[in-house]
Amino acid sequence: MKIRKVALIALIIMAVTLPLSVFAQKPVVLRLAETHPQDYPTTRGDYEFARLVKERSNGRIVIEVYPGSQLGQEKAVIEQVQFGAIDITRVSVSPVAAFVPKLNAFQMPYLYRDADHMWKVLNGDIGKALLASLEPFGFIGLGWFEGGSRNFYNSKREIKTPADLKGLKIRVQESELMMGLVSAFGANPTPMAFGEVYSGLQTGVIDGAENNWPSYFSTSHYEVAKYFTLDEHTRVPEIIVGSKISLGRLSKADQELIRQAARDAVEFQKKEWAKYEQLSIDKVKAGGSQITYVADKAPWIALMAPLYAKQSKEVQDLVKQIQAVK
Ligand code: GTR
Repeated sequence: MKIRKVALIALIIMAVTLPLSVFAQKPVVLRLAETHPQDYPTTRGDYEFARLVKERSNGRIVIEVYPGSQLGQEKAVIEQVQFGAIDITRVSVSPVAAFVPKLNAFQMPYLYRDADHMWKVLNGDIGKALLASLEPFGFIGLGWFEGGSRNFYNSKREIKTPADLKGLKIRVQESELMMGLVSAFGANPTPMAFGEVYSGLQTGVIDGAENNWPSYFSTSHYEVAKYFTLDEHTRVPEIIVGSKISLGRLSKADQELIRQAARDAVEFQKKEWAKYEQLSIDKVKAGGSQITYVADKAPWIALMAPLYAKQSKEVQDLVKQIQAVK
């Protein structure tokens, strides 16, 4: 009885005093969903972003990074960000464009002259305006990361010209534009979550897929699809997207702190990307992949004209603006 009384008193004291002290210092914890593993360059960029936010907020804001699709595959994650169940995610622009169609302008085939051109666009007025355009859809566009260029690979045969792609079942991200792109090359697009591609290739549900060097390597797709053609059909930026619902609860100053940290993590992420890209090239070559280089992209580019013509006026105008960036 006595012990119970003491315990009760202790509990009451805790209930009265604890919340005050805990609430006074309790950090705001934001969960960030990432599909790639811990050592992948986008994930490393996420950790750097989180580090900057924690440091600059003196520990008031903590971003917890969940790598390896722990919080789900990209499309589902984006939906959860939209209704505030996940606070932040780092994803490819492709699946986000299904929610914000304007973003398709950024992933049109053979659009950028090179990575520098893309970064000029992303860091300039167009990139800023497009990040802002996410808001009406429930997202806060925080920043861009490097995502290299995407290329076809498959388990069936060497692809030297677009004609060689004819009839192949090629996995694409859950993106209408990517389906149109693969169809325009004469192949059959199969939308599928990233995490299912390896078994899809292994069991023959799909013949191939398309991605950058780092993803081709880190997923081990190169082990089951050894024909890789460096056609560089797209250069799709990676994007960091926040939830308007959950970030909207923070002060304007804290929102800006987060945005600035995302921007300041980019240089680090780009360096990590360059290192990991080289490692991936070396590893897949050593692993026996057959790499085909495309000397003349003209026939590939020509096939994309109908896809450009099919885009909305909004996307076509943006494309012109992007092309005009010198
Ligand atoms: C990767 C990208 C991922 C994911 C994946 C895919 O290059 O970093 O976010 O979109 O491609 O093809 O699903």
